[in-house]
This record gives sequence, C-alpha cells and structure tokens, in this order.
Amino acid sequence: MVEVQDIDIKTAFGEERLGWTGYVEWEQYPEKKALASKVLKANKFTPIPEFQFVPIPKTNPVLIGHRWKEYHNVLGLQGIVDFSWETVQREKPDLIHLLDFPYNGETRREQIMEGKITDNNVRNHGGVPDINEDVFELEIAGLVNKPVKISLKDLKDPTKFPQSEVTVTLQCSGTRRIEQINEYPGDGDELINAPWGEGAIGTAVYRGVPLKKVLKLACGGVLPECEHLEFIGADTYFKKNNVFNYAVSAPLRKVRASSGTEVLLAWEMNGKPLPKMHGAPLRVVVAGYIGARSCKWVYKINALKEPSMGPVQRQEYLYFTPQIGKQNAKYSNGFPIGNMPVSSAIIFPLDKQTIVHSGKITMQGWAYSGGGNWVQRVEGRCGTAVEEEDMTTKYYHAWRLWKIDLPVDAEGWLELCVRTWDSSNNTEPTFVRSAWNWDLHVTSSAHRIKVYSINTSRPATAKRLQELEEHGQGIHTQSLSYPAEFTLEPEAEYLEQYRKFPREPAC
Ligand SMILES: Nc1nc2c(c(=O)[nH]1)N[C@H]1C(S)=C(S)[C@@H](COP(=O)(O)O)O[C@H]1N2
Ligand SMILES: [Mo]
Repeated sequence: MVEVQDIDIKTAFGEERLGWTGYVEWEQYPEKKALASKVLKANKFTPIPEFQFVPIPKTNPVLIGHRWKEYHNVLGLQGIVDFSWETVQREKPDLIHLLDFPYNGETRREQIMEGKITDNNVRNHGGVPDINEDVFELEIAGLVNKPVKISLKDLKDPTKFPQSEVTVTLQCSGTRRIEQINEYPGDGDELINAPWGEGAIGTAVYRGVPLKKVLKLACGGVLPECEHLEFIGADTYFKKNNVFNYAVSAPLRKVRASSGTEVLLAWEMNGKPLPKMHGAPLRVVVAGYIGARSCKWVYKINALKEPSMGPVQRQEYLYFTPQIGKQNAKYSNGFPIGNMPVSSAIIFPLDKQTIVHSGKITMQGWAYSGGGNWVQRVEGRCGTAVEEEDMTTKYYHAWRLWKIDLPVDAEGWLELCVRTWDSSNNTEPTFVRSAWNWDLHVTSSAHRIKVYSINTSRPATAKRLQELEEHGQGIHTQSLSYPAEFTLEPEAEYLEQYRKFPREPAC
C-alpha cells in the first residue's frame, strides 16, 4: 500500500507527451487514478459556495474557484490553473467572468447583439491544456474496423478528408439558470458554480471534417455493435474525490445524420484558428445538442455499444422531472439532455431598467431551438409577433437574433416577456417553475423582465420629467422610490379639474 506522504507529487501525475502541456492521461491508468483519489481524500478543500441563503456576489470575477484550484494544486497541477487564467487574459479578457477557475465566462450583452456570429462565451470543467498542433494526433479506438492515430496535419488535408463548414449555436444547458437559482435553488454540488444568465450561448461558423467521414475513410467504418461515439478531452476533471479526463458521447445515428455535418471535428472558428479556450487544436461540434457534448481538446474517440461512462455524460446534464428533488435524485432517474428545446432571451432592455420612451419600447434578443429545428416565430410581451425582416437568417442549427418595437401605454412597472415557437411548433413553458428541475438545466420558460416605463408622449409625464430635472431629481440622479420634493400640482389646476369632473355624483 502506498501511503499518501510517500507519493512524489511532482512525478506521480506529470505530463508524459512532449508538446502536450497541461494534459495528463487518466483514463488509461486506473492505478494512477486510484492514487490521485487517495491524495484528494487525504486533503480538505474550501467548501462550495452557498446560494440559497447567501446571494450571488456582484463582483467580477463573480465567483472564485478555490476548490478546483486546490484540487489541481494537491496533485501538482498548479501550472494548469495559471495557464488557464493567462489564456483568459489573452483570448477572452472582456467577458463577464462568472468563475475564474475552471473558467466560465458569459458574453456581454452588447456583444451578443452585435451580429449573428460571436465566438464568445466559454464553459469549462477543468483547466485549459496547451497542446502544440504540430505534434497533436487524434486516436480512434473501440468498435471500429481499424483503430488509428491521425495527425492534425492529415486531418486538415482536404485530399484525405472532405471538409464542411457549419453555422452552429452552442448553448450551455445552464443558460438562464440564474432565474431558477433566484426563485428556487437546486443542486449546489458543482452546477451552481456557473450561475449563468442569458449569455452562455454563442454562434459561430465552424470548419472541420465530419466525424462520419473520418470513421469511414480512416477506420474502415464502425463495427455493427457500435451505437455511440465517446469523445475524450485532454483536460483534467474532478468529481467527488475522483479524477478523469473530460468524456462525453453522442449516438452513432447523430454522427450519421445530415451527411455527417451534425458532428464535426473542427479546428477553425469564424475563419480563424480555433482559440485555445474553445478547444484548440481540435474540438467536436455537435450541432443542435447542449454545449456539453461538443468536447474541446478532443484527443481520443472511442466507438462504444453504450453511452460514455464518464461522469459528465452519466451523472451530470440530467433533466429531472418535478417529482424529483435532492432527497430522491439518482443518476438513473434523470434524462440525459441531448437536443436543446426552444428558448429565447430578452437582451435589451435590461431587467429593472427605467425606460424613457414615446409610446414604444424596443426589445431585442436571441431565440434558438436545438435538434435541427429553427426559430419560426418570436412574440414579445406576449402576443405581438416580431416581423420576419426583424429576425436574422434561418439556419438549421443556429439562433435568430430579433428586434421588436412594442407599443407601450402603461406608466410605471410592467413585465416584458418573450416567447418563441420553433419549426416543429414547440413553444416555451409559461413560468420558471413550469420548467424547474433539480439540476437547474434548460431554463426554457418564456423569459420575463421588469422595466419601469416613462411615456413622454403624455404631456403630464414630459412636464414632470422636466420638473424633476430642475429639482436635481432626474431619473439618473435619484432612485424611483425617492419622493418628489415639490408639490405635484398647483392648487388652481387641481380645483379646475375637480370642478370640471366632480369626484362625487351630483345627486
Ligand atoms: N474537454 C472539454 N470539453 C468541453 C467542456 C469541458 O469542460 N471540457 N465544457 C463543455 C460545455 S459544458 C460547454 S457548454 C461547451 C462550451 O463551449 P465553448 O467554451 O466553446 O463555448 O464546451 C463543452 N466541451
Ligand atoms: Mo455547458
């Protein structure tokens, strides 16, 4: 028996391949995994943050990943933590940093609406590996006719493998989770470390080769028993004192769909080399599925009979029905989430914003549906439809950005809401609770925000704004709830109105 104090951390969990910095192989070495588990069990780590009784901080980074840093640290992998944050600074400095490590960053609202293509939000479960693409190779094993190792150079050679370009929205299934957290907390194990708002989504044009073609051309096809393809990423992933490489899977029928273009091995994003944060040198892009299946830094693919046994596939990204909560949740009574359902979000105006307008409020946002469905109709507040020309181009696997001018008569607080229909006539549940689930995934209910309306097309409103301004109580200088320091109406005006329209009946 090896005692924890006898383990030489520096060598026990080191890197083994030249040019593959930050990559530790775990899946091939059960003894090494067991050793790491021993070390983890012998240590105490910072507790996970509390969200039911303590609000989420308003700092940036919002949360600090003490616990995950410590996991890496006790295994001598501090270098991965440092490199990950350096990469954030270099590639993604202006995201909303939700968690500094493992890095989770949300696209800023202005960037979301800037154009249909963004390469922004990032969701990681571990550190960022730094792999030199000249030495990188992809291994394909398991239920294939011929197991192979393919260099990136060969994979990128169009005479060897036909390439495809696909416009895809990758949405983390945790998008808009903050609405569930705020109203009804759920699993606080690790999911809640990503309290996503509306920006855990992005759309890009990915270039690569369909996995289907690689399996056929390089491996001579899969064996008849093969039903799932497992993707293993070079990052190190921790769960309940155990250590893994990130692993997920997609069904073979998904890999074969649409001539193979729904599951791509990609090295290019928006015409540029894939950033390290997004999985360079090579990532999987599974169109229409939740982001989690699109494995970054993929270095190994296994053809399997059953879905991956990796915890990300088997124990996370589960959708629990309303009959299931903390006291009865099991891995086997949640549904593994594949296709994203239809959902949408209001990006502008902001929640709790005070809006001065002259009878119309402009609302903008995104709408998306997975599974090859496209957005067919977007309704604002709920009932007024967005005009077709106010929505961006349709794609099978990407969002549509939309914009609508809503006629608004109300003064004061009102609720704005958006609801989307997709091409299969699916629509969004009405309230957060209708879609609440213990794992806090897929917050797909009609998105609602509250805004305070000030309608200057009303003469009285325009006049009051001016008076408030003169008293230094303009909307940007005083809170709404601060009482006006002056009388609201001269007595003469009041009496005139009073006598014109008496308050009581005459008889
Ligand atoms: N290897 C690896 N792949 C990964 C992850 C990860 O932590 N490790 N995170 C997944 C999750 S949960 C999401 S939502 C997407 C996010 O992709 P992006 O960072 O390019 O936006 O990557 C997925 N692929
Ligand atoms: Mo995700």
